[in-house]
Amino acid sequence: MIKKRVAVLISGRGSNLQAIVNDTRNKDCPYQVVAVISNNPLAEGLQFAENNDITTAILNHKQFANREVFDQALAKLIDSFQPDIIALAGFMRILSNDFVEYFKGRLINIHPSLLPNFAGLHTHQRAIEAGVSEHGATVHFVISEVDAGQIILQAKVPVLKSDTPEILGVRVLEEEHRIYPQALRLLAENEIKFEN
Ligand code: DQB
Ligand code: GRF
Repeated sequence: MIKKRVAVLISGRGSNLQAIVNDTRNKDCPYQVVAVISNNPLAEGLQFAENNDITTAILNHKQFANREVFDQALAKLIDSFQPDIIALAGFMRILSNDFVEYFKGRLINIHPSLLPNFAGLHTHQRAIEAGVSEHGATVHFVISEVDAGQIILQAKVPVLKSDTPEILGVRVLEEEHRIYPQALRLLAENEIKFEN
């Protein structure tokens, strides 16, 4: 069986990257991670990738004149690994319209809320402040409008009276680590596709 090629884009810790790489250890996994790319030279996830013999690349956005030039270089770098799927996993740079259009249908992200609720940042704190009883995580296709792309998978967790953003965040993160590999499997097995 030919495995689909996945490039993972990170900016930090890389715990979702770890969950994805762990899934690739299963013989039946329909995808492989061919590259880990970070815009942040200090991203902790880079070390994990290197320790696991995965090719890494750093493209520091601070060394580019503007977003468009950075995104063009990033697209070129990604293409050099010939990935079928590009997975954002804690990648903290907004991507320009041209970039998103170029990789349309192959570019996915995980967001720590039940979209369309709590698009944007600080989702756990905002969920607690809003007094919702359920929160969670969403894997979605990336479109130009941030956090608005078609939903692939969601997982719910309860919000408890005693929750702090940190405690709730851990509960959500456990679900992220479960559904991100699952979503990659669906995409790799052509069980879902992007439609405008
Ligand atoms: C995200 C990372 C950061 C943000 C959102 C999503 C954010 O709002 N950051 C504050 C502004 C930072 C900046 O100026 O760059 N991670 N690009 C497009 N669409 C998306 C999702 C992520 C990253 C880039 C998207 C994205 O849905 N066009 C996920
Ligand atoms: C996760 O909460 C993810 O949902 C969000 O950024 C965080 C990344 O964490 N997009 P990690 O780097 O995968 O540990």
